[in-house]
Amino acid sequence: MEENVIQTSKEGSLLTIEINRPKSLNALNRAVLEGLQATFQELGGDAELRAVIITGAGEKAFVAGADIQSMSGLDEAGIRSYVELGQQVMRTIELCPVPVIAAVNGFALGGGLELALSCDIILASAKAKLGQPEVNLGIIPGFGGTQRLIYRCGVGTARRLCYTGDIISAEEGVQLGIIDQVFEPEVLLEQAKAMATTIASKGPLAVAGAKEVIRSAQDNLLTSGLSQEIEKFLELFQTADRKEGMTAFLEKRAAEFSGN
Ligand code: CO8
Repeated sequence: MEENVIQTSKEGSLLTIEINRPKSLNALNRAVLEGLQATFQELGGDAELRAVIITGAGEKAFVAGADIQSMSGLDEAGIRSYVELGQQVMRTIELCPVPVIAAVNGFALGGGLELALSCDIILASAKAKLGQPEVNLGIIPGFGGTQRLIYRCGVGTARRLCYTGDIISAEEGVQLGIIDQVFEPEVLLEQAKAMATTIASKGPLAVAGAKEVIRSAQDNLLTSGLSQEIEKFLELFQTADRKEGMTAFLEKRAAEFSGN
């Protein structure tokens, strides 16, 4: 049993959240999702808070996706509850009253990129790698990636990443508008804190107002798209291709899809 999969540290008006499962490349299992949900719910009571940073433990990954091991054997009710929890967490982050900065220190794949996309600003290390590789597993993104990618970088890039599963560099991520700024790995967190400190020095009501109004530009379309994503994800989860895709990953071999 892992302990402390969510580590938090508060410095003045800034909260840093670290996802701490480095041996599994910080994959989002239930404990991580529930820990994130609880942490963000508690923020509501902190009147001093001005910004949040989310990052991953270790040097290799921000988050390498939803936890394939824990999802692979789930029945219909189990997978529905998992995907709904994940979407709820991403939405809670999106609705957090203060800006949330993703400090992407390595792989941000699948649910990991979806987590970053639910944040207001995405800063990344020059070593970061991004992608939506769910098609390799016979599924689609389920934590909002099909929708939030469209708003962040346009429908063409959303299509390419979701259809090919391509893993792209931080540099390409900036060119495509997915990442806002790239830094050398050793200064990423420092730079994220510097940006958070700048935000904290501004009028808090104005920052919160800007966040609310910018988000509301896409809210109606986004929420209906998110529901459609869950239903399509669940349909695909029942296919033979999904079972083959996940079994192949766990057996460390290439999947052989049959289209069933
Ligand atoms: N889940 C569980 N374990 C993982 C995951 C993951 N997503 N990613 C990596 N790990 C584990 C590996 O199994 C390995 O464990 P072990 O040491 O016990 O064998 C350990 O982390 C280290 O990984 P690798 O040995 O594979 O490291 P490499 O450097 O060779 O490769 C990669 C790194 C390229 C990141 C590779 O690990 C990889 O491809 N990981 C999977 C990436 C992926 O497919 N992510 C998408 C997952 S699906 C998803 O996120 C859907 C989101 C919405 C779903 C809704 C759920 C209900």
